[in-house]
Amino acid sequence: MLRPQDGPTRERRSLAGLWRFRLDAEGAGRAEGWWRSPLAEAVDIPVPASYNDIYPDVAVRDHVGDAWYQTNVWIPAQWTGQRIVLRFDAATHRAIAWVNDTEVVTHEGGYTPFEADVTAHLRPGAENRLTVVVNNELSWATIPPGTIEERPDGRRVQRYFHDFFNYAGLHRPVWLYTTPPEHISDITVTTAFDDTTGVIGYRADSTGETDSVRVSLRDAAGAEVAAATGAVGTLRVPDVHPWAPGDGYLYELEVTLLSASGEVTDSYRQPVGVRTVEVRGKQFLINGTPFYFKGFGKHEDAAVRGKGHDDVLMVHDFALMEWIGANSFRTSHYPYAEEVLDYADRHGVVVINETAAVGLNRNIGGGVFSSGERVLTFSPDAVSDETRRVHLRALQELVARDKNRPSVVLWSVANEPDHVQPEARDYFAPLAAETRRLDPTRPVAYVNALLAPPDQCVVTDLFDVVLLNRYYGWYFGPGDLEAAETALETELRQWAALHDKPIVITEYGADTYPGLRSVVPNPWTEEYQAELLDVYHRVFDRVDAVVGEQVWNFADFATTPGVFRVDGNKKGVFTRDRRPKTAAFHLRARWRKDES
Ligand code: BDP
Repeated sequence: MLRPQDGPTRERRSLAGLWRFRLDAEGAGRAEGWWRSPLAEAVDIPVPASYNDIYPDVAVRDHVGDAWYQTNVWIPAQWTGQRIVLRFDAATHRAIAWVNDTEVVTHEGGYTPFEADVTAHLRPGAENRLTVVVNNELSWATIPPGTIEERPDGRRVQRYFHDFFNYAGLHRPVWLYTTPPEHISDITVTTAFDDTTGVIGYRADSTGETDSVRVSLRDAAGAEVAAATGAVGTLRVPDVHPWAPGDGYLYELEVTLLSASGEVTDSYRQPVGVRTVEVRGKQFLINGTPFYFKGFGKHEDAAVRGKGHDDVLMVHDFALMEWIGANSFRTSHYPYAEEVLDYADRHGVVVINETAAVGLNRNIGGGVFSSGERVLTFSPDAVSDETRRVHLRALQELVARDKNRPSVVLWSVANEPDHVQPEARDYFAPLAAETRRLDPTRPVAYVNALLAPPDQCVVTDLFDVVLLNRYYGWYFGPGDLEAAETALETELRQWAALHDKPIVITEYGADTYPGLRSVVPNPWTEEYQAELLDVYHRVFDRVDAVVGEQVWNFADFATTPGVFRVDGNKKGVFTRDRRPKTAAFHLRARWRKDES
C-alpha cells in the first residue's frame, strides 16, 4: 500500500488539528445518524492523539465504546478531475468514516492504514463534512483480544490480557490526497546482490489499461544509476552502496506511468535500500554478515498524547537509542507509525516488525503468570477460527504496508501466545505459511514466553528464529540474581541444543522506580535493574546461539492499574519523560564498548 506523497501528479493535505469530539458509550450516534449534521455537545480534540488523557476525566480515560470525530474541510476547486482519497494512517481499534452524508469506509484493526476513494462524495470548491466513529472494544474476535465486563450498575469495563494501556482514537495522521484517475496503485521491490552489483526486482501495479511504465533509479546524490521500461523488471547497479545497519543508504525508484501518447499520467517515488537478510544455522545475516541485535522492545507511549504520533518524541527516541548504542528495536506489540519506519529506513536502524497479536494466552495476563490450573487458550469461546481470520488479515495488512522497507528484517506474528496447547500448531501453521507466501524474502518468528520447558513448545519449528522474553530474577525468583544466572544459561543451552536456529532475547528487565537506590541489589532499585542486565549479558556472551538482546523496555509506559504496576510499567531504561536510569549507562558502556 503506497503512502500519500506530494509530487508532479499528486498532492496531499494533512487533516491534523483540532476536530470536534463526542463520546457515545450507549451507541446512540449510529442510530441517530450523527454524521448527518454538526456534532452536538462536542468538545475539541487534537488529531493525531489518543483521546484518553486529553481531559482530566475518568469517563474519557476509561471510555468503552464509540467515540465520534468530526471536522470540516475545504476542497480546492483545482482538485476537480483528480481522484481524491481519504486515508487514515490508523484508527484504534476500528472505524467507520462518512464524507458528508455518505459512508465511505470501514476498517477493523487499530494499527494499520486504510483509505477510500472519495472522489464521488466530495464537493471541490466547497466545504465538506468528515465524520468518523472510532470504537475501542476488544473481544476474542479482535487483535489484540479482550473481554468486556458488564457491571451491576450498568457500567461496561474493558478487560484485556496485554500490559499496556488500551489507548484509542485517531493516533496517527489523517490525509486527503489526490492522484490522477489512472494511477500507480502499488509498488513492490526486492533486492539482492550479484557480487558487488545490486539487483533490484520491481513490480508496479497501476489502474490504467493502456499505460506503459518507465522506472528510473537514482542514488542518494540524485544521479540516475539504472533505468528500465515495463511494469515488471530488474535493475542492476554496479558497485552498489548497500543499506546496512548504521548506514541507511537509500536509492530512489521513480515509477512513471505514461499514456499511449507518451504523456506522464502519474509518478511515484519509492525509497529502496539494497540489502539481504538470511538465517543460516544459528546465525542471522544481513548482507551476508552476522548481525547482533542490540536495542529494545518499545512502545508508542507518552504523557498526554498516549499513542499519538509525534515527530518530536520520535526523533528524540531515535537520538537516545543512538546515544546508548542500540542498533535495533521491536515494534512491540503492534505496527508502529509509518514515520517511525521511514526514520529507521533512513538511519539504518534494524526493526523486528510485530502485529498486534498480543495476549493470545489465557495463562498469562499482562506479563504476570497465573498460578492455577492451565486453561485452554485455543477454543471456540477464546482464540478461535474467527480470531485467526482477523489475525491473518492483520498480517496481510502489515506486510502490504511495510514490504519494501529495508529496516524490517523479521516479521513477528505474535507476542507470547500460548505455544504449549497442541492446537497452537493448527493456529500458527497457516499464519507462518501465509506470511512466507506474502514475503519470501524475510524470516518469520513468534515471541515466546516462559510457559514451559523448551521441548514442550509445539510451534518453534514452524519459524526461523527463536525469540525469547525472559524474566528470571524478576517474575521468576525476584531478588535472586545468582539463581537467575544459572537458570537462564541452562535454558538457553536447551534451546540451542533443540533447534539449529539463532536466538534473540526480545525481552529481559526489571521494574525500576527512578531514584530508588540501594547498596545491595534490591528489586525495584536502579542498582537491581543494572545488575540484572549485567547478569543476563554475561550469559548471552557465553551462549553462541544468542544473536541479540533487546531490553524490556526502552521507556516506562502506561498500563491498566494493578498491584504489580506503579503508575504503569517501570521497566524502562529511560523514564516516561526520557531521563536515563542507572542501567542506561551500563548499556551504553556495553553497546558502545568497541568505539574509542
Ligand atoms: C511480557 C510482555 C510485555 C510486558 C512484560 C512485563 O511481553 O508486554 O510488559 O512482560 O511484564 O510478558 O513487564
